[in-house]
Amino acid sequence: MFKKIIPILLVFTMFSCKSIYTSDYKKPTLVDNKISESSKLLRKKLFLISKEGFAIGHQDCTSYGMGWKKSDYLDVEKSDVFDMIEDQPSVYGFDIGWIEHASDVNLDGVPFDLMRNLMIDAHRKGGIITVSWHLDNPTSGGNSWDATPSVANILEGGIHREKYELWVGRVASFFKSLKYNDTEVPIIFRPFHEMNGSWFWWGKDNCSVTDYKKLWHQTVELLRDKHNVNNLLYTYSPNKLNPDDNYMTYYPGDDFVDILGSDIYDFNNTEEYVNSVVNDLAIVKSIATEKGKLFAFTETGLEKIPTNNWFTEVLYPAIKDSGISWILFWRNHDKNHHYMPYKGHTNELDFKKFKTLPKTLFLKDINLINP
Ligand code: BMA
Repeated sequence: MFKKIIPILLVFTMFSCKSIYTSDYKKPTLVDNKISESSKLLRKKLFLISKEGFAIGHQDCTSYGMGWKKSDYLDVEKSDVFDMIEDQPSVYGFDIGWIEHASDVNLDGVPFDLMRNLMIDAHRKGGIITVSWHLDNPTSGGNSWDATPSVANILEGGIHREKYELWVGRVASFFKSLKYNDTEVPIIFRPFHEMNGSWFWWGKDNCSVTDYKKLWHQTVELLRDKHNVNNLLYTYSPNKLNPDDNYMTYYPGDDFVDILGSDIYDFNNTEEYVNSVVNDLAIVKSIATEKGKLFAFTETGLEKIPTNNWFTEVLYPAIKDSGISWILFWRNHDKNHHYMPYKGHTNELDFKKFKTLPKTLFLKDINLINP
């Protein structure tokens, strides 16, 4: 309802929102006790958002889209979402894979200088930024999907430790360079995601649970304690739970995680997808709530979206009462690999309808929610 009410009701809603905040919201113990004020505000804002609906996110939304890239539209407000609904997503996803090599561009060809500007601009406009890191395999030199065991080698005492410290140093410099009006741009950082699957070198079968947790702890310690990076909210994102999975298996601990998440894709199997979404998000909600932490649907989508009315009839009913702060759709690379519709796509109308539903909050909507 939030986005459709008249201003007076809006003021009332904001007021009641604030009272929920004071009653429900426990002052969180964050991973970083020196965290920037702007990141604390972001956390509070995510809490308030979850009471109204959920923020809608899209990976690389402003970097490129179907048949265009930002460098050709530098002075134009653009994204595949904007071209359909004249509003931006409220969550902007980015990936910093290849920053570890001091590369000029990330693994998907987005220049880091452009990415920095897009992040600062997103923050200036009231958007929320989430960052994943598909880093290369430090042992083999292959990519994230090269399963050569590597985690033990980059822990303290490991043969590639020095290299890993250099890599994290580069991540730190990038995060510290994100400044707007002299304050730090707050970032939701979601490293080493989908660890309960075995497709990444930090995943199941490629490293032990103990080493995974050590990797997480030592990465946080390098960023937070060695490099004084103080603008990060750390997010733990396992993939969809298989029958034998326990959501908490790889959990690095309450002192090392700010937000709980879940990545679940629809592989053209509506029933299985909906069951997983409902089941897993309920688990995440119950664990997060008990811990006083926020939670989100950190990655999702149906590649090419061939199912009619997928957004309004499959996804929305599955998440509308989930309590998530945000949902992130994966990137629009090309016609064969995209998760958001675009102008002219068969689900464009459905997405427009999704936008009008009570809980879906785009940029203009979250700009009405001020902590
Ligand atoms: C994956 C795919 C890859 C991409 C990677 C990082 O899911 O989209 O093509 O390189 O994410 O963005």
